[in-house]
Amino acid sequence: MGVSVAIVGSGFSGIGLAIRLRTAGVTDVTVFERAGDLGGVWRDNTYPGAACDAPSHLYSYSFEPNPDWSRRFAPQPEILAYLRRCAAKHGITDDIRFGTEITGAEFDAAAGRWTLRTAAGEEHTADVLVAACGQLSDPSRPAIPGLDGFAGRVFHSAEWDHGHDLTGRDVALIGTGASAVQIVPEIAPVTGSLRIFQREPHWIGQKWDREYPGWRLRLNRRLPVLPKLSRFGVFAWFELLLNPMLVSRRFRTALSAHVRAMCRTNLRRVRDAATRRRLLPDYELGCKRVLVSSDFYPALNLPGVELVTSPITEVTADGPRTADGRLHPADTIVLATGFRSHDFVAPMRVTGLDGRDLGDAWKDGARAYLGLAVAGFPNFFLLYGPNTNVGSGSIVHMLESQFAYVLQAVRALAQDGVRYMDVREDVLDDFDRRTMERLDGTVWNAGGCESWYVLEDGGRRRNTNNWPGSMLGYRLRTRRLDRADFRITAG
Ligand code: N01
Repeated sequence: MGVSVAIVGSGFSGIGLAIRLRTAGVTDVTVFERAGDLGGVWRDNTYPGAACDAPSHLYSYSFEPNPDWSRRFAPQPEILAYLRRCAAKHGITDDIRFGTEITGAEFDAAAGRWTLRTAAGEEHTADVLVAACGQLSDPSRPAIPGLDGFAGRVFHSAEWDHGHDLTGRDVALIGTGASAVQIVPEIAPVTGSLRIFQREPHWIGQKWDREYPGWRLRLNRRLPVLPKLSRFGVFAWFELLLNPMLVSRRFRTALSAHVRAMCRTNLRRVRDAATRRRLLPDYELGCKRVLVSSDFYPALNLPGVELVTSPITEVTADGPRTADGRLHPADTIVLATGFRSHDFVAPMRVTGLDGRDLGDAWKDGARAYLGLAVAGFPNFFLLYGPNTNVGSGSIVHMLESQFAYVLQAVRALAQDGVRYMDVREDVLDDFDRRTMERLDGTVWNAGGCESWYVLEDGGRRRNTNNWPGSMLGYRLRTRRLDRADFRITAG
């Protein structure tokens, strides 16, 4: 197919789309990657204990099943190796331009093409631009007064300093999200002291992880239907039980109490009753992402480990100080404080028709038709864009729906006489209005917590990240690209 495609980012989304395009006969595909290796978050997040918290047979491409996952929840090195293997097998690695950060892209309406600019000042043109930058790729550093004046070492969980041995050190770990609950059990046994700073607690269920025995792996290889069945089982669990609880009030009332009881049972592993009370959320289950861990709570019982819930007011040269006046001496601060989840493509600057700036178009929060297309930005698609995150399930499933949609767009553009396609403003507005209405009834909007899903801006709240339905619902909604949704310009 004579359409050229530029993909920015080589994580699960960029690699997967490149494979799907190549397999479909689109040969002119270039993937731009600012780092020196592929893998996105699975390249960057190398902190101790980093592993998937969605079961791996579902958290992998359906077109590249992996019978060799060593455990139900694969560790980060295995996932990264899997991505590298997939890219190499499909000849994608050679299509990636490593160490090339795209800083800006401008649409030329006369030519119907995008011009991409790199940080090194080079230019590259392509008919189609795909942002595959992820929602969780830019680390968020908290704006705590004094942090820059801390005398010890500070690093973010996604930029782990492996040269800094934590043995015997006094560590302050800020945050108790998905990353923190994986880090704590790994470092708590070796640190001299570990203070964990919690703002709002999370609901944490048990992680039913297990290593697959040798016979099971051999069977998986012999009978490919087995990993498929495993995939389907996990998919059904998410779709039939967990997702309805998040998106529907009725299911929430019926089911949530059971899952809360399971989390409370997990919490009983913490021996100290006062600590247990501080770990119990007072908002609805699912409002923040429900975490899974069987070893975070037991790690809090270890000597030298303390949960601190008084808010940090400043960081002095010697460590964080909290609102109760206590100074917490530390030589290392680990920021497990999450990601800038509302920026989507930033800092890349995207300029569409008539000089329209994507940052301006999104000044009230990011929005895109089906999370994929933005009016005024023709031949531009997002993967894992606004409102396509799932509160429970596998983002890889959502991505595969998007690959199929982008492929249809590329096919439409390959037809003679089509210069560009631009999603209609009214179609986007209508989709956005309905999405926001549906989100209002979900636990993320109504559950009484703050989370990385919801953008808070001067009293205004907008859920820019989550899809208000099921993975299957999204697949059906994106299955067929309707040309009538687009303004198609000939030329
Ligand atoms: O980040 P988070 P994460 N002062 O945003 C706290 C994915 N993921 O890196 O909850 C003090 O969840 C913040 O407090 P609060 C997954 O989708 C996947 O852990 O806002 N504290 C919170 O406790 C996940 O949801 C895997 O009150 C501050 C923590 O920092 C997403 O990534 C593994 C603060 C941030 O938690 C993000 O997870 C890991 C401040 N100024 C992550 N600012 C898989 O296994 C923030 N916090 C697939």
